[in-house]
Amino acid sequence: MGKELKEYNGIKLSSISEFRENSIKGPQDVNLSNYKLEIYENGIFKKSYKYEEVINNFESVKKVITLFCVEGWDTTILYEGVKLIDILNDSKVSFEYPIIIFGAIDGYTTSLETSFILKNELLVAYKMNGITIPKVNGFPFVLIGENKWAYKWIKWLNKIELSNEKDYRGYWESRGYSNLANLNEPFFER
Ligand SMILES: Nc1nc2c(c(=O)[nH]1)N[C@H]1C(S)=C(S)[C@@H](COP(=O)(O)O)O[C@H]1N2
Ligand SMILES: [Mo]
Repeated sequence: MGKELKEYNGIKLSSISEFRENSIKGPQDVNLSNYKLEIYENGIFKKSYKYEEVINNFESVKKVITLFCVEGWDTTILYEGVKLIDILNDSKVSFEYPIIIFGAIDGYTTSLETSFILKNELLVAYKMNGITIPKVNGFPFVLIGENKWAYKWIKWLNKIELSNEKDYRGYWESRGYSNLANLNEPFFER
């Protein structure tokens, strides 16, 4: 498994165990032999990737990013992963769809605007602080919702769907949290 990094390029990292486990159904146990990351366009299946295909077929990128949870805590972690945009380009989806909906093994969902994804280099991460993402932190993949409140990050990611549903609201968004979820704005909607 290797050793967890404590520092990267002079930046002090949080420990990956320094978070509050608050997932809607607790940590998920994902078996890689039947795991697939599936890509859809408005309900129509486009392509799926096995764990190794994601890791081996795309360029890997490292970034130190801070997660801010609405509960008031944060963690700064070195993430390593592939670019979401590379997966989307490879699966030949159309960026005419305004919304991208993300799904996970635990039934959690969230969404982002396609325009945001085209302007920001979001990662589908498979390592945290130099080690494979542990089960509790979202193994095998976490979508890193950089610049968004942590409920826009998605652990145990297994589905990405391009959609026309402009009013779509994910798990926390349908419970009153802002659908834009920008870090510099309030997370509750009036
Ligand atoms: N699949 C899934 N992803 C999820 C959640 C969840 O319940 N299920 N909770 C979100 C919330 S509210 C937070 S604060 C972060 C926590 O991420 P961490 O456990 O890696 O710190 O995961 C986000 N992604
Ligand atoms: Mo959160």
